[in-house]
Amino acid sequence: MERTFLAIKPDGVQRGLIGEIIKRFEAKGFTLVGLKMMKASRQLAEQHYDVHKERPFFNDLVSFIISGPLVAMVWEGEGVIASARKIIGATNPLNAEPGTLRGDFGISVGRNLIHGSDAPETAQKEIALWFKDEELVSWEPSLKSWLV
Ligand code: FUP
Repeated sequence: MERTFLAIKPDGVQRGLIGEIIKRFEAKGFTLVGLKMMKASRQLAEQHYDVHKERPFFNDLVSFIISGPLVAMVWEGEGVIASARKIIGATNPLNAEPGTLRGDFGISVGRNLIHGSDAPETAQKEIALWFKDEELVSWEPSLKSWLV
């Protein structure tokens, strides 16, 4: 079953949006299989955003991600990678559609509330980077027959 890595960034935590954000994925029908509150180290943040290391915003981005606690999560479900990206909305919250998390709650590209893996390969890499195998719980909701 497909899995994706999502993280509520420090701005989402500071603004009290943890519940609101988790609610959207839970209500959609995806299954939460990993969840932890943590402060990322600089090394972890740099590895996570490795693809952006030559970009001018890289240092600010890493400083922001390590500036406070974040909520790291793994969600599971049919098509969860692409679907989570839709629920999250465009990178720049000013371009994100109303109804998406960034569209409803954000105004700044540097404070866009949540991260979501963009493809199967990155999802796999990010899950392995942020979680140990034993921190992930495989389970089937008993109401699944009502979803699919
Ligand atoms: P996304 O996949 O939507 O999170 O966006 P990207 O992977 O393209 O960018 C990762 C993060 O870099 C964004 F969440 C915010 C930050 N960023 C900037 O700060 N400025 C930019 O111009 C682009 C991205």
